[in-house]
Amino acid sequence: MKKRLILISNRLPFNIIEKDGKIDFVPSAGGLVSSIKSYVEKSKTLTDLSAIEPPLWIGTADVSEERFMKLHETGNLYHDDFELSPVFIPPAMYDKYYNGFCNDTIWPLFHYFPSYAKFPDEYFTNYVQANNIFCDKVLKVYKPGDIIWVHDYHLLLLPGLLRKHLPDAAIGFFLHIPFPSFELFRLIPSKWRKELLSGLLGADLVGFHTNDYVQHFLKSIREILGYDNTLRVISTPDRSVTVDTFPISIDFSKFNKASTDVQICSEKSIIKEGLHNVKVIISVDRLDYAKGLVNRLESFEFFLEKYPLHRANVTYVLLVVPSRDIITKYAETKKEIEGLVSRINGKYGTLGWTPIIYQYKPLDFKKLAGLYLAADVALITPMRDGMNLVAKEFIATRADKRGVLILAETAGASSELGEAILVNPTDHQEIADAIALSLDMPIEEQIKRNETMQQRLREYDVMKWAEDFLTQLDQKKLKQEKLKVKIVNEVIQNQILERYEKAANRLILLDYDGTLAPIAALPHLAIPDAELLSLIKMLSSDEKNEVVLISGRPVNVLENWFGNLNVNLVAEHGAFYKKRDARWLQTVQVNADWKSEVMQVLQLFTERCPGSFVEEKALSLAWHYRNAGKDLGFLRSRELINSLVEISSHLNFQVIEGNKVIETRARGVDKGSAASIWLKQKKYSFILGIGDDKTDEDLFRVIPPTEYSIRVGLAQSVSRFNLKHQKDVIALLHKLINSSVDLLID
Ligand code: GDG
Repeated sequence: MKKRLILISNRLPFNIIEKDGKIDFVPSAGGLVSSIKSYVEKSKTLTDLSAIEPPLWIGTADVSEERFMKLHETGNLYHDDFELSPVFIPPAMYDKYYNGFCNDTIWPLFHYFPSYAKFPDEYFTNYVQANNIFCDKVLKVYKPGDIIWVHDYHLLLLPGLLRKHLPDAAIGFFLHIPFPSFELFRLIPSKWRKELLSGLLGADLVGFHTNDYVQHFLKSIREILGYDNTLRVISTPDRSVTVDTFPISIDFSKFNKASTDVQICSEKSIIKEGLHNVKVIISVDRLDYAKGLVNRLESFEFFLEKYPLHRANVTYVLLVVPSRDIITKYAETKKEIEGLVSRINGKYGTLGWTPIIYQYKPLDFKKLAGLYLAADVALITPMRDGMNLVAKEFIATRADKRGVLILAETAGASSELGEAILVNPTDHQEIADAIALSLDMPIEEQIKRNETMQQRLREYDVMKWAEDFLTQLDQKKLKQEKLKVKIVNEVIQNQILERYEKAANRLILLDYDGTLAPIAALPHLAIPDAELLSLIKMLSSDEKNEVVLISGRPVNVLENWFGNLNVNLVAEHGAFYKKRDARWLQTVQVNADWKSEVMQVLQLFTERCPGSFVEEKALSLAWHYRNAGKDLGFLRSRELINSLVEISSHLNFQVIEGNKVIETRARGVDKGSAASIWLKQKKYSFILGIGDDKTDEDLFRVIPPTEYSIRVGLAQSVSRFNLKHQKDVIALLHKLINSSVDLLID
């Protein structure tokens, strides 16, 4: 089957322009566009990707639906690199969705400008509707086997919406802007933030530029949705989602070759000569308060003040690309920039020298590359930036390895470009000193720094970035495929029954709550009923069977319920055990001196969370919150985990999260070690272990891979198989008993 890539971003990567009755596609500027376009251009030359159909790009077009349909009749909606599929969002909705929720709510918040963020209901309502329009479009064109790659903060809900209709599709999501710390993300109204995060978890793979963004996202998922992760794999009740870093890059060779282009070199000379060969500082940014332009200009002013000898010997070329200027904060920023430029030029300029040359318009590629080549210093100081491609492009363009990059430590690119002069974008003094240092930096040092950065950018270019993301998505799907066949279907069940029937001796290890009995509101309500007791009795009365009930329950409860059955018992997650007809023993010698301190913490949380309660056992303590208010219980459970993890570093206990319960137990105790008591005593020809939560994972680990470990529910597990529901366990056990009865009758 041919695989086709479907890219989805808010806008199509082209402006559609009508000329002489024909459609012309003009590539639009912007990080995402330049990266994907280069990737697609290059991928056409690679044999392993040639099997891929031309990618399809879905996004809004910059013409109305009516106009587009007219143009479409005369033009072909196929571009050299992609097939294009436009989405039409009614203008009023687009305004609330794009200028509203995207750029007046998410953008400021995710760039650490919370006071700029607005939260009117209509923004979010329109954001949901616009995401639904995108979803309908994708569903119309989707073919099985297609790979869906959703881009950026405009479409946070889309993966979740698509997942409802396409349960098996490969869906990737990449965020181009920072993911903020939990303290900022939580400022989004509760209902929206849950929807946004659940939307993202509709993807199989979620990518960010840096490790910090990944950590922030994982914390928000843990705190808001309650899903934990193991090595960046989040387990939700029915699927798993991988989260990873993919620092976006540039088409290195395109920029690195620029200095061999005659026209680009002549652009460079025009700039140099026009500025009378003084030293040149440049910056290139979209108009945006997050790009730190105001602070940067103030720092440049401070530099001119502090270093008067540099005056008249240096000019700052400030290129600002028009963007979102109908949004108030953007228009205000533009005004502020223009005010500062004229103030600085008025204050320091002379008849023969203008300190700042300001342009508010885009340049074509050759002019842009010429500017990079003309620069002695690139001054890139965003307050926050997901990555910042301009910094990377500047370094790549300088084949002569000259020029100095001053970069804000708050740009994602700073994690990869450590040889730049890194500055705090709010610190005027530091930036002014960095400018002076750069202007005086010896050539050898410039070359040394740039060589190292170029090497890194050459090795991980935009092509590698996209390939890396798509390969990981592919691998994730393969893993999920494997996980899928883990459900105990009829074939596997027959295999289990056959092995069971043939076995001379069998070990059957069973968890209790959530496995043999459904989870009840209060622990004492989960009493085994007559049917279950008779099932266990029959199972254990077969002399070939060694049945062990391995539970987190205390000794007295298990003794009370099962003491009169011919069955082995393990209590408190493995702390105590009792062999058939023997007495209770402690598995390992551990002490409980941590309990009193932990108990104090648990009692405090019980007081702060009505409905929650503490269950005390000999070597463990459990804080149950299933009867507490849903939101408060959850919130307190997160706080409790944090408090316990902190004190567990100096006390001898571990913290385990179960189903609406936080358990603490002595270190060195687990169900796996307890199961080993039986596993070591004999060679069994059939082993079955069933459990439903995290504490059972230790049990699954000690069961040999050729035997049967089964986790109840669909969470990712080290078990060999999964059963969907607790009642399926009872059905399976009945089948085992009946098969041996059948055998006896035969
Ligand atoms: C978002 C994130 C992240 C700019 N002006 C002109 C021009 N450009 C090109 C640059 C560069 C791109 O646009 C700008 O990319 P940035 O990364 O600097 O910033 P954003 O547009 O804000 O992009 C950002 C990026 O997504 C990728 O994930 O790095 O953090 O905010 O490629 O060269 N190109 C031309 N003329 C211009 O006047 N030809």
